[in-house]
Amino acid sequence: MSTIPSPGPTAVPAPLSAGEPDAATLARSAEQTAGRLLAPAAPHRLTDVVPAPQQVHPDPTADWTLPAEAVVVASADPAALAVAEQLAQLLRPATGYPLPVTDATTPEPAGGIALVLDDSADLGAEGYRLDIATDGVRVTAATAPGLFYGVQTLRQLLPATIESPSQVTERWALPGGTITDAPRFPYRGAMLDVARHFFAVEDVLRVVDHLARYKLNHLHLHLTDDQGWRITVDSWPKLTTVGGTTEVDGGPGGHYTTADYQRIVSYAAARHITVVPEIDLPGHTNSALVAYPELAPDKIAPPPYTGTEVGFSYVDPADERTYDFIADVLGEVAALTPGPWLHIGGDEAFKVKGEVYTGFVERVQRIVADLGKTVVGWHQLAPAAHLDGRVLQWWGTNGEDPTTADAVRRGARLIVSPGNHAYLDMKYAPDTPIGHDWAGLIDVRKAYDWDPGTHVAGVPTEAVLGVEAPLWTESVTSLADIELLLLPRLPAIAELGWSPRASHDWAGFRDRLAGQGPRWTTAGITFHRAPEIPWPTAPTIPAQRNLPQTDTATP
Ligand code: NGO
Repeated sequence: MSTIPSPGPTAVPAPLSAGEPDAATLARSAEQTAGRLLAPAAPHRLTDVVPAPQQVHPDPTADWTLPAEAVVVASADPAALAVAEQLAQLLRPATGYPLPVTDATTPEPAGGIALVLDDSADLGAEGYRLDIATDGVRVTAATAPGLFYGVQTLRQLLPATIESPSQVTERWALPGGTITDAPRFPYRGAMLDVARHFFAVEDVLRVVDHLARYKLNHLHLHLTDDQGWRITVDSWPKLTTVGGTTEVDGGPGGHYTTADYQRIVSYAAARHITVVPEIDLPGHTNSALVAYPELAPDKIAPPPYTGTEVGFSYVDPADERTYDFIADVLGEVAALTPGPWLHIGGDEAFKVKGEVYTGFVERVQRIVADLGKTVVGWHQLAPAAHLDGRVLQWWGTNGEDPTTADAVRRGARLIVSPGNHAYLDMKYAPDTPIGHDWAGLIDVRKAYDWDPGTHVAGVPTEAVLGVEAPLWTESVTSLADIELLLLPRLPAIAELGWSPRASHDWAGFRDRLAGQGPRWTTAGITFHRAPEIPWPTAPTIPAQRNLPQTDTATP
């Protein structure tokens, strides 16, 4: 058996949560919400945005303040109106303004905010232009995702108090000028391992909110592993009724019903995030073998597994029944998944070697293609034959990987997730209370200072589909744990996926990232106060304990 190295030195609990306000802060916030204490804030600078926009043209003569009677007007299109309603829902709690949403054939800001769908705007599938002028704000895009990303930028340019779940007296000032923006890579993702520990739907929705803030557009869910099977499959019900009842360290586990999964998918879709479901094969399958011993090579049910070793389990590649199982499972998951991708794992199947492994992968790849989906798999898939569109997710720690480079030459595209830069389950420092260190420690600079476009030798930037930050959860047991490891590193990976390489600059990023801290604090989000980031020390306003789990109640 291979083992993930132990987490290292004794864990020391550190005061890492910024999301829990103390009594003084709560008292102060009560005063602030009553309308006292607040001096008019200077507007943020137009450059204070994470991820860094492509082009920024400040116009200090055009600063603008949101008036109480502002209207949000959008193009008469359901998707544009949905973004307009999301914007209004973001702004209503803290401002207390009604912010009605209306539509118009040619939306004009007219002292408020206009979201304009314009096919002729040369902004690409996800780009937007944000104009802040003396007559109001206009976001222009060719698509609803573009409008949505423009709204995320607009949100960050308002004072941090906009994150307050209750009304604040504030001058809602915005810096004048124009931002023109579009992503560097089409795939910008994060992964949540819900198999090692199970997380409730509400927790996953909150992770979706974090992705949306930083313009990530894919949520990869690692749905199955040795320790638990987390998605209902009607044709193989014991996968969840038996295989879903375990998790690392003996907790109760759990699983998503079809309705749960659909709720996650549609909540993500409303935020222009595509869910990428992973069924890990042929290894990492102990929970399936416990439920259905006929899939095991010796046809004997193994004991349930709640440890953290890897590489010991596998479904029998020599039995036709295994392929019936895979076709059923992938068929049901594909039917519930509107996005184009099916992730088939493929990592650490140490006991399925050579041609047996590649033969297995080639059959599974064909099953995926027959379902009309595109194969994604960990880069161990590389030696198997190429199939149109195939995507490998590279998770190595050394950018020299001739086998993966060869698969790319045969046509594969790459999602880059280097274990020693993008794995958010790695500790920040030796005293981080949770996490791994097998790929090294990853402080914020390590998460930021690399280039997905050139990271793997022999893989040209054009073959890089994008970047993804995986969060494995062997030691992660709560939403607060998730947030502690995600923030502030997720915005670093998001910037690598979105921003032009020419804007890469650690000093500038560090300062912009620091500005996110008060926003998280105000919204009640836990984060790691990384010592290399100059977090503002000024009091932040207000935080409440009874926060909604997610940004909005929709859909
Ligand atoms: C590896 C392994 C996972 C572990 C993870 C922990 C991949 C692709 N397979 O990454 O099973 O959970 O490391 O960091």
